[in-house]
Amino acid sequence: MAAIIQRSFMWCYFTLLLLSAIIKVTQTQTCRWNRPCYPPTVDFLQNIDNRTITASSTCGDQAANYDLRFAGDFQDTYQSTMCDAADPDNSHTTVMLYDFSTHEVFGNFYTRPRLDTWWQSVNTEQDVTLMVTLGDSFLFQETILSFRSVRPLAMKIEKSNDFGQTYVPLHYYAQDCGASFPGVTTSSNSYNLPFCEQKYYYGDAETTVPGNDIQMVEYSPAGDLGQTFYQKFVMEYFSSTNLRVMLVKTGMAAPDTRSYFAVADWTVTGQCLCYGHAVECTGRVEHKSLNMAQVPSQQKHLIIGRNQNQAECVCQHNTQGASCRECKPLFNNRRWMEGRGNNANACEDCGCDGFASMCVYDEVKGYGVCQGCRENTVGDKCEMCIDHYYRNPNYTGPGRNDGNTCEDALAPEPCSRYCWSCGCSRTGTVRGSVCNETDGQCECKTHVTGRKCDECKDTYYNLQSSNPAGCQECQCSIVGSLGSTNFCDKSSGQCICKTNVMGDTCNMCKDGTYNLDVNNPDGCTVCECDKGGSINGQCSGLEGACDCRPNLDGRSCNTTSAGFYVPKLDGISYEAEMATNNRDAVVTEEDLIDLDDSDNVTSRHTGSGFMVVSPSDEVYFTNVRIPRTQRYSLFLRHKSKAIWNTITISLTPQNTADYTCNGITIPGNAPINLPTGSILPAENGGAAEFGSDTTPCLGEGLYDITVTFATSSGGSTDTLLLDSLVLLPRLDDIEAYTSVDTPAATKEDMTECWGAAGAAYDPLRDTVNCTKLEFSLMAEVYNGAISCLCEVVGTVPNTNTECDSHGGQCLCQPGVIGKSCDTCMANHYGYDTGNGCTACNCDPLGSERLSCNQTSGECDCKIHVIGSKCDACRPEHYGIASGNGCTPCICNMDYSEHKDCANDSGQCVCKPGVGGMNCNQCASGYYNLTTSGCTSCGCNFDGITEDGGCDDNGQCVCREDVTGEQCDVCPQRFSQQGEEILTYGFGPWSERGCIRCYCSSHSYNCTQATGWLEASVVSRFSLTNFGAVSPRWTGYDLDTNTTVAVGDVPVLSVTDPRIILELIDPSNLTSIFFKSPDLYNGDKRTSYGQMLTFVLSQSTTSDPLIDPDGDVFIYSRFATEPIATALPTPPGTDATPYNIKLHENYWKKGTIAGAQPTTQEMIHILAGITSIQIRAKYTTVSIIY
Ligand SMILES: [Ca+2]
Ligand SMILES: [Ca+2]
Repeated sequence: MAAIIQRSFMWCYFTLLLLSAIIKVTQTQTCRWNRPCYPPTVDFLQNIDNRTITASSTCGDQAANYDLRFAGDFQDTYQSTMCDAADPDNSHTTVMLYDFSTHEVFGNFYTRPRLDTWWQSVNTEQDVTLMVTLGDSFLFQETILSFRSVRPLAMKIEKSNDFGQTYVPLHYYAQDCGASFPGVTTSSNSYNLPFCEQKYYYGDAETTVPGNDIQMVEYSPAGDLGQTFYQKFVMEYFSSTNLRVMLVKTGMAAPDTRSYFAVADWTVTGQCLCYGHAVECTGRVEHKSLNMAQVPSQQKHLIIGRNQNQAECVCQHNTQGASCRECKPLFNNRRWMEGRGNNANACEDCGCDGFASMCVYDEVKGYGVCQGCRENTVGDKCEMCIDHYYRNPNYTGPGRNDGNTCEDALAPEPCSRYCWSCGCSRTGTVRGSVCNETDGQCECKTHVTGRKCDECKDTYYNLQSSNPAGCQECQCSIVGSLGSTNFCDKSSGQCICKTNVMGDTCNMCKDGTYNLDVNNPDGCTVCECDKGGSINGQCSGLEGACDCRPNLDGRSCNTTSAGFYVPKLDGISYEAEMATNNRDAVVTEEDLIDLDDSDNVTSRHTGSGFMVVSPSDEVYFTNVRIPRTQRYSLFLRHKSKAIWNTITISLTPQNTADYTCNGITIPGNAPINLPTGSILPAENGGAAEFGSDTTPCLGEGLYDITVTFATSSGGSTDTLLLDSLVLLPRLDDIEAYTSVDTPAATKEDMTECWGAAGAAYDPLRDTVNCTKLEFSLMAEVYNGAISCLCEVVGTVPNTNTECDSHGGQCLCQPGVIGKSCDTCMANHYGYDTGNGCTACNCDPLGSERLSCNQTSGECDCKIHVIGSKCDACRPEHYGIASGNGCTPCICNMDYSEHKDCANDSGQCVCKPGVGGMNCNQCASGYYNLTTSGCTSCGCNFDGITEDGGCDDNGQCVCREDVTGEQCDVCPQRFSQQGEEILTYGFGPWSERGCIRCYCSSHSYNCTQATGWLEASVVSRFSLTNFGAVSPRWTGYDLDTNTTVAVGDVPVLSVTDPRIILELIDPSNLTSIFFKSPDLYNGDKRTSYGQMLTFVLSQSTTSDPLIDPDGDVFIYSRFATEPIATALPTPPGTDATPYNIKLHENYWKKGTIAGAQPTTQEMIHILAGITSIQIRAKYTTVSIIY
């Protein structure tokens, strides 16, 4: 409800009122997002530019008197006053309606109206109009008029919102509404139905303020309507460009000097119309009455100014427009509404997320629809992708980022792009189809797959746009495909073949394999073709038969046809002994030896021997056949003790035509000269390689080769044994070696075998591996196998068409050698007999040489040597063993039986008693040389001196310690100290004839003991007495009749000096015996009835050996078999003594199974003992010490 208030304010009250009003103006406001907000309410008269204030009547244009009112408690009083526009003190223009003064309150500056100035109309004029023109539309909220005159009896307030073209009434005031404003209602409950109030009129006690001249009229629709006021249509109703007050009838009814309108102050307040969406309204600030320098800067923007007649709301809540009357383009997700009450009614984001510039609210859908979606988006919210695009699942742009990670490098398009092109293959996609908007999957043809439909499905290939199904099915062979599947290369259609299978559909065996088989995991079986033996390493058929070079057989081409052979690697060899030289060739033959016998390295060579080469010799090899054009290395096999330098080799082709080798034309009319080379010492045979660095390429055909030997470090008389010339085909030119199919290990073996072939006689060559590899290499060089060349005469009958398939060696008759069996081996003869060759067997001592006449086999004898083998001296000659022939015998025929002499010594056969080699003197013990011989002196031969034994009278001459007429008595002697020394043991074993007693210096007396054996041992084995060790017992192996070593350990003892014999190394022999030395042999008849005494021990008694023949044997030259006996017990590990009586009761003849000898037989045995043998081993354990 509007009200008219008549008050008479006290000063202080007025001050407070203004203070409050101004604080409202300058208070800083903010606009919260969920609350409506408004610009500050200001006084339009003071605070906006370009407003104009007009009055239809103003006094003073012509000075006139009037009565100024002064209010009283009960009655007003008047004072006559002048209104004169020309007099500043008495003018009352409209400016006076809004003049203000500035005051400081608590340090701040505020304004307040000046009530002592006022506008006043001309006396008695009625229907005066006061009007403010705002220049723009503002929201009018309140107007207050403070009258200096009596309030009018009738007035009305009008507004225009079209700059004065039309006005509508807002409110009426009248003392008598019915009289003043007939037809206007006096009450209303509607904001847009103005009514008339009769409340305020002159004398109304309620509105009279005693003591104050001011009567106020306040019309405040904003205050009266409350929140209703802020409804859109209400605010629009009160929006105004002009506001005018029609003062219809003055407060004094009588037309006199008190009848006028006077207004001390007029405020028209309001705000920019921003519909609750702005807290600020802009415009150029230009205030007439305020000293802006004094206005705090932070408050200036709150003061609404005018800028080119336009007010601009600073819109919030996503609104825009001068009055925030519309939503921003992208915030039309709901209908625009004014902010009101507790609700901001802010405009809502449509959610276009930058893909559109605007959206439009759709009444039916109830939300905003984005307009003009960009970046390939579509949809109300631009949330979908247009055809042929799909949504980036991990979009990283603003608004729709789901937080997933996305890397540009891995994405088909930038991660910040919302829609990605599907990129469907034109070829593989169904025509006219679109891809899945969600995942980008294109619609593929039947046999096509992939998101873009750019790939054939498994087991399909060849994507073509012309193919309605896209791709065609693979045609893989189930037999040859890996895993028997139908997978093929999706582009080429190439199937996945098993290892040894090829072809687009895997239907063929690879080269070098055969027999495509579904059950074979590799598909085909690798050919086992010999590299060189087969033409190309390929095979065919179920058996995998290889394609062989000529004259080769076998599934793998690794055998030769019957009658053919493949030469060895060094098969191109020419024997030096068969070559010629520049002088008479000297050839030496040597026996071939078994080349496999690696221990015998002294005579390794081929053929029948060597050529003997001297410095400056030239050796000519003619008709050397080169099997095919390629490079070769040359080797000279030889025996040499010195270094031979500057050896040159020249090869002259017999065919003078040019030939091509490795693409190079080589002239055939010039010899090839190899760089000079050397031969190093190799006494047991060696091979020197020539041309290894500049290996010559030789053309197929015949060559003549000259080897020139210049100098030897052994001097001009040195000789070299040249065995042969060998040409080895270089491996680099043999495909069986160079082929990429040849494993590296095989190449290494080939290289090794090649080197062994060059070096000659290397046992490595005869290994199976080298044989096989050489066959392979040479089968290529010779393009297959060549015919066997066997001499009928030299080969075993009916074998001359056969030979060793490796090397071509024919099967030779005994004693025949040569690859073709064309010659006798060294020192054999009789080749032409057809029965092989026979050894010459020339006696090496009696023959000039070991070779013999090739026909007769006659050897060439040395002087005085006879016999076809030269193995005997002529009659009456001797000494063939000297190696210098035989020497004539020189026999004194007066005393010789005949002219012949001993073959070895030349000793003539003398008449009885005659001695000397030539039979020209009496023998020892004889005298009186006659043509009948010499006479015996009758001496004991063991006792006489060696030179003669008796004098010319027949008197015996005894040895030093022998006496007696026949020199057979051991004498008594005396020492230098006069002591008596006895001698004993007459016999041939002593140089002195008898033995002096040895009693360790304690006595010189002794007697011969009862056991001769013991006596002999004591005397003969005494190391200190005789110095050297006498002939002693030896070890003897009865099975082989050979000596076995024994050792001895001397035991020096006064009472029992002796030697212990040890068997050193009996090995596994079983018939080991100790055998007596000569000392125990001879005539031992004096031992008859005595004891044979000895001691034995052995290191082990396990595994006893019992010999049924016996343990002790005595041999005699007077018996054809020994006598034997057995030990009662075998020896223990400690010394075991044995005593066996030399009596017939204890012995058997031959073995212990034989008969007992008679007494006569026993003595005969002892009369000529040749050896006593005692078993030394009584166990089968192999090692005994
Ligand atoms: Ca004033
Ligand atoms: Ca030779």
